[in-house]
Amino acid sequence: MRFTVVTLFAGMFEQVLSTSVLGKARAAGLVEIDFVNPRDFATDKHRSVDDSPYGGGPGMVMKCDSLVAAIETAGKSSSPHRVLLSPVGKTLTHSRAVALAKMDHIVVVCGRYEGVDERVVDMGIDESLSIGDYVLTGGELGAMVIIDAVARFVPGVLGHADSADDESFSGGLLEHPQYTRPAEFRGQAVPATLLSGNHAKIDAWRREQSLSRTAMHRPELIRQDTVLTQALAARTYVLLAHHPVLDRNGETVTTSVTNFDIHDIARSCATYGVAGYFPVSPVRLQREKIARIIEIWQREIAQAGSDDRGQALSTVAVSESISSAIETIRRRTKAEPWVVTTSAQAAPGGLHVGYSELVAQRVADGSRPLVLVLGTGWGLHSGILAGADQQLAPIRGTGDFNHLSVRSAASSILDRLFGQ
Ligand code: 4FN
Repeated sequence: MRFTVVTLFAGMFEQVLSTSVLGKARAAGLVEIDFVNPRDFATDKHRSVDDSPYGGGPGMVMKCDSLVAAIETAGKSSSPHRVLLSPVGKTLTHSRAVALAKMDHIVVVCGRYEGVDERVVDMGIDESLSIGDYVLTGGELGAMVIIDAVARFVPGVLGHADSADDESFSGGLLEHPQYTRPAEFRGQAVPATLLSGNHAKIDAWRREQSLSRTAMHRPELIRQDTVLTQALAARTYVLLAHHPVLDRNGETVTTSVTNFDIHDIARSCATYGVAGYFPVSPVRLQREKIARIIEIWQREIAQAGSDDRGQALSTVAVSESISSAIETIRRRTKAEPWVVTTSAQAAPGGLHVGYSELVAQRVADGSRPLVLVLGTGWGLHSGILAGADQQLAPIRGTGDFNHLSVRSAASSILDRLFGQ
């Protein structure tokens, strides 16, 4: 694979690209790196490559004539993929690096000054890439990052055939902690499992560490993992509580069942792969009404198609109380449910859990079922909030008006937790 770097400062690259893995890859001919200097294509007697911006303003802009000529020279003998390092580009990711490694020739263009004349981007660039959101003095360090990240996926560059897949990020999770000799250092011992010689136990420990570290430090990585999130949805239960909830005056009441809430939340639960939906009311007639609404809906779906949509539906179990619903889940899953309440009001002290954090923590915690308790009326009674393991951050718009229906809040919550 070949990289051609278009830069005013080729000298910056020498040590970086001649050391260790990249140095060996170049020596072995697996990776070729060459340089083109836009200054060699300057046309005036001062060989200038920059000029002041049209429209005024501070600083200088890289001129298009010399830069385009340099890019064209860089790609003369092949039709390379031309990448500009720029804060405008998408941030380089693991999967983009893997894809770029399949290309034969990449021209990497580095900006300087305040940036490059936009016509360079229009006529000479296929893709802009960034290495992150901070101000740099030029694209050169970014170019080195890209070459380093991409070159390691070129076959033969890393020692073992499989070592490129084994590293952090390939599995979408952070790596487990690593240790080497000595077994004890300044009173700190290596975790005993790693010295046990029991490889099943070591694998389990590493998997657990990898999950808990990712959950703690990079929860969004777990949230992005569709396999892990789907597995969590499949052990998640939604409770819709009509009691004990508050009325507009803060009194504890039992609300009456709203046809649309029963029906629409059931559809949302089915859509997001939630295991079970438990509407809760202490009033027998209300429970009968709920059962009737659900029955009609499920019959409609069964008639609508001969496909197996009916099987994909979440279980619906009408319950007398929040605690009896939780008990049903406990018995069904043979595990202790983790109960999370939702509220339009911020939790006391603002101690609520974010959506990615909740997904990450529950995935890392293993197999316990997750119970989401939704309130009707003016929200859940404080005793229910206090008895829960966590409260989820409220769904908020941008203003002070905050009157989502519970079925709208439910679909937003499910989408934030499990939506693709
Ligand atoms: N940077 C920002 C916003 C506006 C300008 C900059 C900035 C170097 C030529 C671009 C920056 C960041 C990541 C190249 C930054 C990158 C560059 C990169 C880069 C000189 C013009 C400039 C909002 C990102 C902080 C200077 C944000 N990855 N301008 O740094 O080239 O590759």
